[in-house]
Amino acid sequence: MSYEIAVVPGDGIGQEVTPAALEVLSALPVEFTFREARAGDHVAEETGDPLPAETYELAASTDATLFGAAGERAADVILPLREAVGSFVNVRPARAYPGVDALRPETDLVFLRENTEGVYAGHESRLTDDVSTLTRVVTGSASRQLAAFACEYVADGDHDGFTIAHKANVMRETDGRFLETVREVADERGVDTDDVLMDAFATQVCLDPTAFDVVVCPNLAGDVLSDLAAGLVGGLGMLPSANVGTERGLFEPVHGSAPDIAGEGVANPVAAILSAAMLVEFLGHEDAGERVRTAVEGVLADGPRTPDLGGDASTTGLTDAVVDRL
Ligand code: GGG
Repeated sequence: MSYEIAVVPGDGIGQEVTPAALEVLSALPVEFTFREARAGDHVAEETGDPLPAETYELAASTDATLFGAAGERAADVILPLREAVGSFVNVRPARAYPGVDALRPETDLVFLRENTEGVYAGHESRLTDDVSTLTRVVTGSASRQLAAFACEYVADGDHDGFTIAHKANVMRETDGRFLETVREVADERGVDTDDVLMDAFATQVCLDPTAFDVVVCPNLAGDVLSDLAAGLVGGLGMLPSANVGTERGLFEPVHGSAPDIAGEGVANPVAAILSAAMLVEFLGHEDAGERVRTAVEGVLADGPRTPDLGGDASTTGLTDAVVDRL
């Protein structure tokens, strides 16, 4: 069986780390047909539209999508692409690897981020010259779907339960509903939960990341707190992600387009390669995903490493070392 994969490198270093992930996928004993499609700021400059309809349709019809990075037009690119694959949760593991100089080497967390609503629902307006508004949307149905996924995730992965990060003491109606619904679903399924105010979480996770394991968050909180966790494990180049839907998924590094280093050939491809590992696991090839992770672990431990990790390897140098190990 050959899987059809939409490949959308996007902007900036997405153009460099996505080929790295493809090289790794091509080294696996799984058959893929890659179908590349365009999106991003550079496409908007040429055509006025950052996300051509054919790219959206490709993501909506292939087995999975590999995405690189979005730039200034992230809201018009990555949010609709997540919708195209029907994703309701963004899984973001934040783990420190031996060999990487991490602020908190004991970190091993997974964020399960709500992926369809919150402040990312897109209801923003400029009302007057002085006033802009944003409507935050939280539904019981999206919160329930996320919670059900979280319950299955902790059961499959042998976790003790999960932590709900929220700000229900201030956003009483929206985060109140989120907290109440997620807790209710977990109770129904016999899954242990605790909860933490998201601002307190930001401090506590820096002081002691081992106090947390699986963290379930509203959309924006998941985006921000996982970037914070990237700072604990060696930087944004280390965090992969899976946007999971019921039938398909979109896999992307957590980092953005990094215009400061784009084009220099030194971007860290680890987040993109680990995202590719999550893609093959999503397709049911757990062994292949594990092989990729083991190869990456070996390279991070022994080198070569890219400059963000204190080394002097290029993107292709690190990628070739992973492929050699595979
Ligand atoms: N590959 C991830 C990416 O391009 N991130 C840019 C960004 O702004 N993302 C917002 C989000 O993840 O919701």
